[in-house]
Amino acid sequence: IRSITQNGQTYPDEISLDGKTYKTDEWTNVPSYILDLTQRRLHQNPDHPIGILRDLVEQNMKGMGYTFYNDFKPGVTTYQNFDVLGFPQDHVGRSRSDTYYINKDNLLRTHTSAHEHECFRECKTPGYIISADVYRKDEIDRTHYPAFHQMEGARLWSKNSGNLEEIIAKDIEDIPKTNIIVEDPFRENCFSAENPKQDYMTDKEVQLVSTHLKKTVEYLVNQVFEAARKSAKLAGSTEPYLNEPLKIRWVEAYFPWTAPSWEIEVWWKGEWLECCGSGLVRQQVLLNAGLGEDKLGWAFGIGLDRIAMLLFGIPDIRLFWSLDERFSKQFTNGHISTFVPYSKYPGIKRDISFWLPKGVSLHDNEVMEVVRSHAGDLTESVVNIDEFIHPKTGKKSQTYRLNYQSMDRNLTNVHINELHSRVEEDLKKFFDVEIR
Ligand code: FA5
Ligand code: MG
Repeated sequence: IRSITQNGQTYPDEISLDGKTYKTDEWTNVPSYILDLTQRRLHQNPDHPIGILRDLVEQNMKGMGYTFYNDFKPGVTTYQNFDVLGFPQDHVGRSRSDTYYINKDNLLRTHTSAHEHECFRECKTPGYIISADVYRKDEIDRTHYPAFHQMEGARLWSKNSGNLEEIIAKDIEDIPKTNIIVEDPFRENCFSAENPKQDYMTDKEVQLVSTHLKKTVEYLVNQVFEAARKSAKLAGSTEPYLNEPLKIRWVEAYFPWTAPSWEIEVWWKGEWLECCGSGLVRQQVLLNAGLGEDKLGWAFGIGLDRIAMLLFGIPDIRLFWSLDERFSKQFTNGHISTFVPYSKYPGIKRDISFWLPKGVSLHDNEVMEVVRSHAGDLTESVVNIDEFIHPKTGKKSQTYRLNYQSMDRNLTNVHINELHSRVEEDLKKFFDVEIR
């Protein structure tokens, strides 16, 4: 089955972004409404929930040897985002259905790890913390949006700077203690055949550096959730979870540029929430950045939006991007307050069903992209509800349920019918589908 990734959209000959001009090519797939989001810089707004959360973490990490970088622009090279981190050529993350390309060699960063290379080169302190907006072609619903925010941390030591084991052990002592309940089957046996260590580090070094990493992330998560409890209690909430200690667990993970690797999940109102990937930085990444063979350390990347949703009681990730004052007026620097919903307008549902040409299948992300290009933030969700192959013709049928909804106004059937027919027209034009 051939999968269509070219959606036939037309793009300008040149794209300008943050003072640079790029020639577009056959890789270009970044729509103008996504380029507009790159100028919002929500993490730099001190009165926006994302900015408030960033600030809270920075306040808590101050004086611990980290440099804070908040100003990296979202346009990076394919080399920075993938190659230098050791992503294999056929990694799914590189595909045009997952990543927004400006052209073949430039893209919108898909993670803050895209800046590890330059930070390892430039940073003068033992560690750094980067905060930034990142972009992925993804499904859209209450917890997924094509733009979100990450905070990346890293910390290095040198094997040549005295008794390394003693130094790291002391650095671990300096991390403030927490009351977190930790589930970590990998604390002592922190590497295995499935999650291997790197040869250039001793077992003891792996043990110490990973303990430092995990305690740092636990401290950070603890500070954030403690602040959330405090504010909920101040607001008069008596929910029982406010008095229970925070529970987290570590699970094994894989990232091309770290080994061994883990993710931390936080237990919150009856669910494990994935919130941060991490690991010990691969030596090749450090060597690529011009660092010596004596260097070793860790990195983590934490998603800010879902945590901010919990902290501020924000029910829908798209609200972060709202320009409505009823949203923005509710938040001020230094305060974790609970979002007070304002009237939500009813949504309008439309189903769309089509036959694809024989042997062809269409990626869900491409359908979402077409819907979003016409309906923008009125797209509440696009869900693949059915697909099957006709036994006689061999053609595939796909059905999607489109939910249109506005955060701040009433939608009319006339308006939605018009948007919806443009979606149908584009699907016909770009993918040669036959609407059923
Ligand atoms: C990464 O992006 C790695 N760069 C993290 C990392 C850094 C690993 C340094 C090792 C060393 P991942 O794709 O899992 O990993 O995303 C990290 C976090 O971002 C997730 O745990 C989640 O909290 C958040 N995240 C990922 N996708 C989305 C999304 N579509 N919407 C909101 N948050 C997301
Ligand atoms: Mg993940």
